[in-house]
Amino acid sequence: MKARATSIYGLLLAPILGTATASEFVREVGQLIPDNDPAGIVSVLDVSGNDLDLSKVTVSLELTGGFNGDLYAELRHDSGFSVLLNRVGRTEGQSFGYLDSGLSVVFDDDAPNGDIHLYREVFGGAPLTEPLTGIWQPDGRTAPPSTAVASDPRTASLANFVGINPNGTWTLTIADYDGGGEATLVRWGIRITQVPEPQTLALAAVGGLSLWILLARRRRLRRDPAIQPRRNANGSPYELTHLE
Ligand SMILES: [Ca+2]
Repeated sequence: MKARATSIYGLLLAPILGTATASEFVREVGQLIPDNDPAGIVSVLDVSGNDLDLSKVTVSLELTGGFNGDLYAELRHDSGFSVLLNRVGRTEGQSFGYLDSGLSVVFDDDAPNGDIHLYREVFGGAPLTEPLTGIWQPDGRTAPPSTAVASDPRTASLANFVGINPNGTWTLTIADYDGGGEATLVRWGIRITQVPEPQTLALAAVGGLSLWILLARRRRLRRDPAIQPRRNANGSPYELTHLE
């Protein structure tokens, strides 16, 4: 009985405290991204077993070879859409973008490093000698990859997936938009966090408190032999009274 009660309290407290649950999914790919071909390649990831709407998602991406500034990468699921890379390094005065080769990064809207589009600025502006690593905000620019520059608006963040059901197919499309250099998509993945919504929390808290009071009252009645039901003198239904 005690174990059962503990389990009930646990179920009640989880939604009340807003306990977050996270799950990760990774796709190994190992496929060349055709040079200077806007069709690119498509990789999918099937997600299942999530009971709540998505509250946050981060994306991991590993590429080798080629030129980072040639690449465009976008992620889609249900109504959500985010641009991860859009010709990083391209500005009004630098149409080729960064010629660095390879990256192994995590995309997170809250990354302190900031916008991946201008990642060299974090390292003093010089070309990298190793693949880019670290946690970065997605590029987010929806401008065509053939013209995208740093000053374009960033509207396609990972926040666009918040509130949708994470189950189903997630689709990564990645393409090379300039001649020379050919990159390989090694692997990618997503990390989904789910937290009950405040409205759900409030309802669960009210319902949970009521159930807890009811259970505690019933337990007390069963254990206390001095408590017995007795009919009221005024004819109303039974009330519970201590017998002296
Ligand atoms: Ca290329």
